Amino acid sequence: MTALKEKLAAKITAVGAEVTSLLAEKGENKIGDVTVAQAYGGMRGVKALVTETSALDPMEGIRFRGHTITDLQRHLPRAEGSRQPRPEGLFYLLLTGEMPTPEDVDAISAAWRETERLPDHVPAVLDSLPIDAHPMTQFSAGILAMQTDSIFARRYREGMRKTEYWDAMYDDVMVLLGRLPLLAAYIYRRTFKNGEHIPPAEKGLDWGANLAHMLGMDHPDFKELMRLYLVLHADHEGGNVSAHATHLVGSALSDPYLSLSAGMNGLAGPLHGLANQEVMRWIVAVKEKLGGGVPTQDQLIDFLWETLNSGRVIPGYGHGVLRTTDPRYMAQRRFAQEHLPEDENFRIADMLFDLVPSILKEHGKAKNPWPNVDAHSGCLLVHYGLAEYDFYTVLFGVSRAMGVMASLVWDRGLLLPLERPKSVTTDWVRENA
Ligand code: HAX
Repeated sequence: MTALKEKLAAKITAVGAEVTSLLAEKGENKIGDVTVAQAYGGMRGVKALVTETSALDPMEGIRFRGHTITDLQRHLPRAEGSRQPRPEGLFYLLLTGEMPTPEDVDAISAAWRETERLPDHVPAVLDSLPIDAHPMTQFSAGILAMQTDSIFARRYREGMRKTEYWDAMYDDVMVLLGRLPLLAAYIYRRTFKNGEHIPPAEKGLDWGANLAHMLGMDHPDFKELMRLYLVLHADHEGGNVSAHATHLVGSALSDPYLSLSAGMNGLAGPLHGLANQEVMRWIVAVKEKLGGGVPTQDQLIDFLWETLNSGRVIPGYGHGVLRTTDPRYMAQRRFAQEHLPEDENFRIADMLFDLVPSILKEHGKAKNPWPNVDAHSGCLLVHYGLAEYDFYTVLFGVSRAMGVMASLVWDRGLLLPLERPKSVTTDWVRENA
């Protein structure tokens, strides 16, 4: 058993015991009520899930195991010469609740890089898809194709005990996370670079930098961006579509491959992770319409109203929980101010930051007029040459996998049961609510 697994075993036992006593003591206490509006309204604000890895405050933003993004940037170990945290360290934190040492992070890096090989049939599955299949379709299909290797599925068939579920989950998760950058890079190079693939870098290069390398993006600042990007997108508590879908499917004892693929299908929706590509598409459309360059404020205002008046949303703005500017947006903005202050798309993103909130307020619908994480990432990626914006959500998916996979290990560790809420009909609401 690895040191990390041993630590996890002790923590799962301790938290499991606490949950048992909490249930005995408080099992019948209410933590919220559900209104008819919430039942029809996407369950917004209903407290009905327990997720250990992160928590989202509407006004403060995300905390990963209690730590803000700034904390992570200060305290998570970094790669040599880097000023950004290593994403592998965040995975350690999400999984254990403890800030890792550099050695802890090295151990995860080494374990992931050890598994870095796609089974032979996975490229074949991907290559059988049309070249214009959306990268997220390919990503989800690639994850599903790897399910043939699931240790959890095999051990379940062999009759493993419930108390061993988390152990098999963990083994799968460590393989899966090691392979995801390879899968993402394969999809990118297949779809946009004539299938000219780049093998992983020499061992020792961290997860984010190795992903950058396999994409064909060796600029040191892009490697920094990847580290930041993979940290920022990793987790956003349990109720968002990708996390909730992964958790829900996992509750049927579906293995991590089946569960993550389901989560990624949710991430691929334009109201969720696909918004990052939609933001860049929107900016490019504005520039094309106006003949290129940075538009004037008035031109942007006209285009924003045109979008709203045609019944579409302004991508990258609004949120189901947040009621302020997303700190993940601000972290990316700080990166842009430092590394690419004169970049044309950054200047447009910044103009939008000034303009959109007041327009959305005037429009009067969105409860949160402020930018979310997806409003910023595209302009950073384009700056370094990753201009194929249909690919952006795959990068989001590689990162999000760390959060939802850490949660899935905990779900099985705490023996959470099949998720099966009660639904009602409109007739029932009319007669009983
Ligand atoms: N532009 C225009 N209208 C918006 C809007 C936006 N950016 N954000 C919300 N609204 C509208 C909604 O469409 C809704 O209109 P209807 O009453 O006509 O249905 C109304 O305002 C109320 O919505 P809300 O309660 O403020 O927002 P929701 O919790 O229902 O939805 C969304 C949250 C993020 C889906 C929404 O703000 C949106 O569509 N934003 C644009 C897409 C986007 O950026 N998505 C990424 C979100 C972050 C994320 O998950 N990243 O992965």
